[in-house]
Amino acid sequence: MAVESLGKERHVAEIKQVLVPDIGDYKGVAVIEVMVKVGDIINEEDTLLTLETDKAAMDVPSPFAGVVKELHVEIGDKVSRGSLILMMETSAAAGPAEQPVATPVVAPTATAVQAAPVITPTVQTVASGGQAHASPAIRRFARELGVDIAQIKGSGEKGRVTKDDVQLFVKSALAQPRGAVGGNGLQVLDMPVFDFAKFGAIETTPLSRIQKISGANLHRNWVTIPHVTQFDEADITDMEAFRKQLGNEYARQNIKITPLAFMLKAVVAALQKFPKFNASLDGENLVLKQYFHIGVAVDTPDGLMVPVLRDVDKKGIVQLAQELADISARAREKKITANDMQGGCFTISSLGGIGGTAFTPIINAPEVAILGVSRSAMKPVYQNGAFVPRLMLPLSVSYDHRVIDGAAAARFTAYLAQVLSDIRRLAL
Ligand code: CAO
Repeated sequence: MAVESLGKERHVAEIKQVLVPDIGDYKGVAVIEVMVKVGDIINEEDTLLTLETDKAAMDVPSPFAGVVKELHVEIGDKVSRGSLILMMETSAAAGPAEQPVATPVVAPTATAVQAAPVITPTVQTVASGGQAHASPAIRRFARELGVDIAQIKGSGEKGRVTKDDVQLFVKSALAQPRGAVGGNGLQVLDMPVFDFAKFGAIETTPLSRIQKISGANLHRNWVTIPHVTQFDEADITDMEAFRKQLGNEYARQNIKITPLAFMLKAVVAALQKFPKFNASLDGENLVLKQYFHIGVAVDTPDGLMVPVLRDVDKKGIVQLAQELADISARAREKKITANDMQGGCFTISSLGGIGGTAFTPIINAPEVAILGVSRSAMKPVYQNGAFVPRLMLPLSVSYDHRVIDGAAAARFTAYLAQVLSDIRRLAL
């Protein structure tokens, strides 16, 4: 037990257990929200968890004020009275009235549907009834932010509105151009409900968690950013010859060198020459980044993920090829962390291994541009009075027209093509 002296008063720091209180006759109740994390400073009565039985959702408030030291539950766990929720460090005045080290929280007996001083139950609402499906804590959180929860589309289980959904809703409302907030926003018809089974056999499968999250982000980016896509072609005949030579040298070490490693370097060269592409909008300011972290779209069985390769300017082709293989394998094995996907400056979406001649990638906000790469093909190119066969790589650069104008985008894309056509420029 640590004893601290705060001014003249003596305070005792204690580690206390916080347990699930009396929740009536329920056992194995599902945890549907966890409102705290390790390190959080919480006040007495702050909501720690929301539990859900088949009849009601109920908040579990904190019996003490303190700092969360260990968290022992996560969403989806099943808990009963007495299950350990977390360990909390509390600070109490020293003296005879000290709390015992482990203090179970016992609420007055209450069934989930009765009002109780410690547990706040609420009758569960369902999304299909026109009302949002959300726990009391989330409703309170939305209320505090002045958000009408009925407007939020839930991404949680059974369409439940989560804390992230509320935060995302507020962020996207704030990101709207000013004029759009006062009723001038997108006004479109609701999508009608279709009964597909009327027309033939169907099978319904739920969207994966990644699809739900990336879908919501892509939708926001598509609707809120004025996209334009610039197309060009790079002559990668020489680059491919060099890549094959390098590939043979490193094959023995099991390192696969794909065109993407070269594209990462070429993109950085173009970002260095055109700094507005390595930027983000922050209200009425443009934030120009002096680091070069590049996101790479990876197709996984559960949906699209965009892990970020850091400091690409400081790494060589071989190291980038290794990191690319490692991060895409981890993405496909679901071993990627939130940190691996943060801090990107610009994204490359390469569909070249699959096919295609061009596409219009959606900008990965808060970035302002993205490169789409399609499949290279041999084409007749007119050079010095004759057609010669050259390997041409299609490039599609989508950019945020609020930040980048068309001429700059054409110059950026042409420069990118030039660098890929003559990779000696990467050494400049
Ligand atoms: N033109 C022709 N061939 C290409 C090419 C291109 N532009 N890009 C890659 N290739 C070749 C590679 O050289 C490799 O050939 P070999 O097997 O003969 O050596 C083959 O295609 C497969 O490459 P790869 O996909 O294993 O490796 P990569 O480095 O090109 O890409 C990754 C890695 C993770 C980006 C890729 O696997 C992937 O997931 N792409 C999909 C991204 C996506 O879904 N984007 C859409 C986002 S918007 O919905």
